[in-house]
Amino acid sequence: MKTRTNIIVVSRRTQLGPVKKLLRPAQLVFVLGMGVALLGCGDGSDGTVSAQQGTGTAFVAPTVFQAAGPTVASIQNTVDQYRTALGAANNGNNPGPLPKDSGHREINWDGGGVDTTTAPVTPFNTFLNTRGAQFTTPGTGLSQAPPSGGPQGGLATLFNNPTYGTIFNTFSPLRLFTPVDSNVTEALFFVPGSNGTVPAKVSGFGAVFTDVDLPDGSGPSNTNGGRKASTQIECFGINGELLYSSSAPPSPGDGSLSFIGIVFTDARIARVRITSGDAAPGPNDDGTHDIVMMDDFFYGEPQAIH
Ligand SMILES: [Ca+2]
Ligand SMILES: [Ca+2]
Repeated sequence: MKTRTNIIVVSRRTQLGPVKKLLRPAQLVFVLGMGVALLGCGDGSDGTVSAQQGTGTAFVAPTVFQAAGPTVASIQNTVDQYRTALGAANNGNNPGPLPKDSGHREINWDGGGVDTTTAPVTPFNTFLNTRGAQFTTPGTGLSQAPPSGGPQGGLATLFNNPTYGTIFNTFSPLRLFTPVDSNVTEALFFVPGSNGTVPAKVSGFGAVFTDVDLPDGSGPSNTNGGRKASTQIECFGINGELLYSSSAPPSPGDGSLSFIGIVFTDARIARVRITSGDAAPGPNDDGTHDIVMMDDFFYGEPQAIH
């Protein structure tokens, strides 16, 4: 099997203010589009530029961290650098409000090492009060599960597909996180300790994925085996505007790990939409479907929206 270890840290702190003054909007889109293409920060960014122009404010580029490869070690350094960029301390279950620079929050879905499969539920409020994040899906619900095993059988039983017990790996053992009957997960943020009563915004959001196969570089089309990305993160501001969108880097072979994280210098992300894979889990992961599971989430310390 051809293996690959990519550690890509893309810094995009470009100051675009002076450029904008000199260019008409159409030209500004072109310049930004070039920058995105050269830096390989994924698709959807043209939409980002348009959305931000619509607000009348200057485009603000986040710093983007990406890595993918066959093992935990393939992405570990990049994940650690991203933690530092968010604020190195893990604030755990500490009640807020805490300052933006006090650290960050993480969710590993592991419950301290249990192997149970949780029934799908939406909204998923397990970490709403303790860590200030609420997750929803248009599907049946969201579940935490090991790839296989445990009293409920893990993903292999949840999706009635034994192959799921072998094609996914964890970044943090033992469990992964997934929507059921959908490939979309949305996140909202609240001040920890407010039990969901104080909406909040965060400076950045990142996630680990397992078995991202697309784009596979085999061709230019969106057909099977084509280059269309399967997994992406979209970040929205407090008025619903799209701030940034980027796809998770793939890695060939089963059970690979991928990471993408973005961080702004200020807290401005109020909602995140994650698309994990190009189909809802259930079918085999093959040339027709790129099935993807999620592991660790990372985000900035939630700051109240005033
Ligand atoms: Ca985990
Ligand atoms: Ca896959």
